[in-house]
Amino acid sequence: MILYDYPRAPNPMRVNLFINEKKITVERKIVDLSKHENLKPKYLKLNPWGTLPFLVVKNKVISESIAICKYLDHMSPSPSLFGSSPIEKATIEMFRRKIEFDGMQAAGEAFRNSVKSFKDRAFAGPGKIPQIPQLIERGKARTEVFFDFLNKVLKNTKYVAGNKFSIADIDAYVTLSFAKWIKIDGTEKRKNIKNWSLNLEKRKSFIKYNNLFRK
Ligand SMILES: N[C@@H](CCC(=O)N[C@@H](CS)C(=O)NCC(=O)O)C(=O)O
Repeated sequence: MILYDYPRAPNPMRVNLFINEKKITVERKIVDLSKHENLKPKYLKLNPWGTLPFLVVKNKVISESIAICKYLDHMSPSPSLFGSSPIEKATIEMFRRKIEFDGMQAAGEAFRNSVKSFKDRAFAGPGKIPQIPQLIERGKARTEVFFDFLNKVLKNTKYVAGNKFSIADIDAYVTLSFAKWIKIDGTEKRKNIKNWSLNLEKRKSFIKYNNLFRK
């Protein structure tokens, strides 16, 4: 099994935090996104979507960070970060989707439409999609709305989906970190998000990840 990775980027970050949390060891190949290595023919041949992360298992390619996390969760199920009981699983999935669509995609919308190096690449991968400058402010506004929602959720619970740490916490923390790329600090004036993120940053898995970038 080989993980094609670039830990600094948001979607690979999700898988990296997940792997740390599960204490799994995975062989990695770093593909430098800053040099657009993901679009080289040798990588597109493996993963035609041209995105990271992707996992190669016995000649099969698993793209999509959550599909990778699900595979790893099935391979080492205890503790499952996707929940155990039916209601726990559904609650985690509900929050995970809200975070992905309303948070990560909102920040992504602002980021992909603003950065010069993504000119004509407003969506990840090999497709040529022009940027739309009006989406920058809209994406930022959506991101702020998302953080207001998250702050309310965290008023009543220790973790996003209840009293247990889950993949929803990883997704929300990645969104918080990604939003900094569009100069939004989700913790500002949002006490519950601030306390929750400080609490997550005490976890060994998060310390290990954050140490990768400490100079
Ligand atoms: N939905 C995909 C998104 C993957 C994605 O967009 N990855 C970004 C890095 S965060 C990427 O590969 N970008 C390459 C590009 O922009 O060409 C997932 O969850 O893995």
